[in-house]
Amino acid sequence: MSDPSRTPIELVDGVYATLPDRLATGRKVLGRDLTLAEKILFNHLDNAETAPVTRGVSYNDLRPDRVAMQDATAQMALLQFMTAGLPTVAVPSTVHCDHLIQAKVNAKVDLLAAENGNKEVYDFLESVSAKYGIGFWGPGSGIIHQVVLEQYAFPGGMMVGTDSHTPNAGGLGMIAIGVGGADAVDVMTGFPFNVRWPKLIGVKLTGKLNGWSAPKDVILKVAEILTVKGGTGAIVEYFGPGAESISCTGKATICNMGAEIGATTSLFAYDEAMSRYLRSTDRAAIADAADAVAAHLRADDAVLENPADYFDEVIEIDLDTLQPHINGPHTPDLAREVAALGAEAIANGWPLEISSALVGSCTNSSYEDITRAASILSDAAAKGLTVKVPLLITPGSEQVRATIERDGLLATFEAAGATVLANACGPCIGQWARPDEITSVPNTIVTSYNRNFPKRNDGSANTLAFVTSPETVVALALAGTLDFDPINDTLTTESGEQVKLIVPTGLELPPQGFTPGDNTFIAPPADASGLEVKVSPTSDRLQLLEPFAPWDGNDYLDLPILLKAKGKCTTDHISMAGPWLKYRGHLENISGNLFLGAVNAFDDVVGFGKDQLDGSTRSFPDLAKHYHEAGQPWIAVGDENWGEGSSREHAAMEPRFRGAKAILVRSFARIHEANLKKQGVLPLTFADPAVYDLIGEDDRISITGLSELADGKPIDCIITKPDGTQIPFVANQTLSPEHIEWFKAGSALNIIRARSGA
Ligand code: MIC
Ligand code: SF4
Repeated sequence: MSDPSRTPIELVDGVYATLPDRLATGRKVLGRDLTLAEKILFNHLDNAETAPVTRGVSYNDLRPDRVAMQDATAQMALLQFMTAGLPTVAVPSTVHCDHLIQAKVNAKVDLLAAENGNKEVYDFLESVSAKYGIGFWGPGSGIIHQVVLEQYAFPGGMMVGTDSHTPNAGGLGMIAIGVGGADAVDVMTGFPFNVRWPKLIGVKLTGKLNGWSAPKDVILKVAEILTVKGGTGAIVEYFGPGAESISCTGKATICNMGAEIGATTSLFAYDEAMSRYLRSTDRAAIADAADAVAAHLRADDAVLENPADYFDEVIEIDLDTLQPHINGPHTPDLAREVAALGAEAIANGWPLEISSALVGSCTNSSYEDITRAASILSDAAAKGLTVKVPLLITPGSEQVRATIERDGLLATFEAAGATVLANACGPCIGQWARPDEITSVPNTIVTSYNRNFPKRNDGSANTLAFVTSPETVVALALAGTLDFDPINDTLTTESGEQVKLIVPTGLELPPQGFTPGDNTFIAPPADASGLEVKVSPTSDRLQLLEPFAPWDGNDYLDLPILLKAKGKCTTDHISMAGPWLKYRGHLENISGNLFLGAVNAFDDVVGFGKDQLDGSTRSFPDLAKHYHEAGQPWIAVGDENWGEGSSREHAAMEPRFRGAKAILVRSFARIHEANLKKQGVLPLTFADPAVYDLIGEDDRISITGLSELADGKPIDCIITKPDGTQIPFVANQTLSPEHIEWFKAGSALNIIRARSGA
């Protein structure tokens, strides 16, 4: 048996063997040359000859090569998989324990605490993995996306991952799509992955990054241009001479944060930087195989010559002139050059003083990132400068950690007073225990993470998070204030001298190669037939799933509005992470966080709404529980890009569990809309966005004509005011015939269960 801790060369060879024929089919079907994204999609498409392919319109069946799941989403994904009644997963799959480790003291102490505190969940994941043939990466192994990049990603491959930052693997030329657990279950049960054929956004990079500018600045700039919803339903393909000048891990950073613009995924063409990375991570056989088909692993020449003819939108960025950027607070697309932040912060009353600086995460903890950040620290130390604020570093994987330790880089950080955290998500996902005296007042943090929604890092809405490159984080930590431009400003040394920081320098890859560090990978046993997975009925962290009831064939009449949300309603607002991560395997308990972060449009209060059954004010989770127990179905209403952010399907399952029939909004984020469909909740959008404004707190909404529900057909709805006045309006939906089957069956999983006889 091949080593399940990495992608076997046979799998890669199999994917490459079909490239010539499949690409010829793609060119025939589309009648033109192909972008790289189209090549990979055609090579993984079911019925490539006959399937209708229309960008942004057709739903197509794809066959990913792998599935990866992180611990916070794997629990629900695997609880669903278990109900399908299959002996083993149909494609290579892995579980990664990264999200449940809280940052408090340091790597060692925090990891131990997590192993104790999460024992039941880790044991469950380990035993389910063993039973169903899934590779298990235990706590401490690293963050899913970094481990996938190091071990599993390969150019031209396709994977799905139950995490929105799965596109990180696009840095290694893979189409890697973030999905909800139910989509992963499809693939693991041998069904295709059904997704709307994406639109294509091309980003042409010219010039070369220099000075303080880093790959992070490319994506911060792209986020500024496209905004948090500009990439929805699209694959972002990077090309041009500038692309080749960026390291493989730098490309991964750019693709990772493509999640922040809502993109289906992002990717780069196979090139020498990827080849170097594959060889450095001990995968020369894959690099050789990719070299042999390199022409198939990049866009056709005609595309590169006339991109406007092939992409829906083309953006050009000149890396020669790109300045260091910093984005935030509260949204990852609020960008400006670092030099401009001080004035903007003063104008907005954002605290200039930084309370913590954080380097690392799945997004920015490569060898290159760490060497560049360390170069600033070493030079600063030599000049007599010290870090002014707590500096925390999160290595993305055990391999990176062990390598930067061996090469003395961790020592540089530690000498500067930095705390090294576990190889895990930690403060990036609210797993960060900070003292109240800091979080109870407005405070500023700078991070090299990717997301910065309110409350995300430490659960406090007082914390304003700014996202930037690791080298800029370190520079700002040395200054202690946002009001510092590392390119032009000076800092005062302990002896009172004014000095400038050097321009960061780094190494793309470790000259001595990587060292793997401690091995926490557990391969599934060859024979798992005797294994049993136990879930205690009294557990408060794990709960076996009951199938959702099928549609009863009736229209939804007079639904009360549980929530009308104002402004951003991300998955963090719908199902908060941080302290709630511990209930990710227990649908009933995690439903205790439903809509806790949502802003009630009727009174601007966060997390509370009016109970239409008794007129009282309740927290949204209580309200939902009350309606559920009273058998009262309901609807939630929202604004643009509802469900932005993460892949967590809890944000769809909790409303479903509590009796939501539909979510009616101005627009959806892709993964969340798919998650709602999977669980049998109708995702509807206002045909006329102005109707949002007509909806009052005591109104009821009816959704009619459901027995004629058809492929994308608009639905007639009615608002009924308390005095009986009715306002008819039209809602749009994007359900394909297959999605309608899911809706009727009660969930997509009910169909899988029925087919497998479970
Ligand atoms: C995130 O970055 O928000 C997460 C936590 O990784 C999520 C997944 C989750 O909620 O478990 C994501 O991005 O999909
Ligand atoms: Fe973990 Fe943060 Fe990366 Fe999500 S974005 S996988 S929480 S490190």
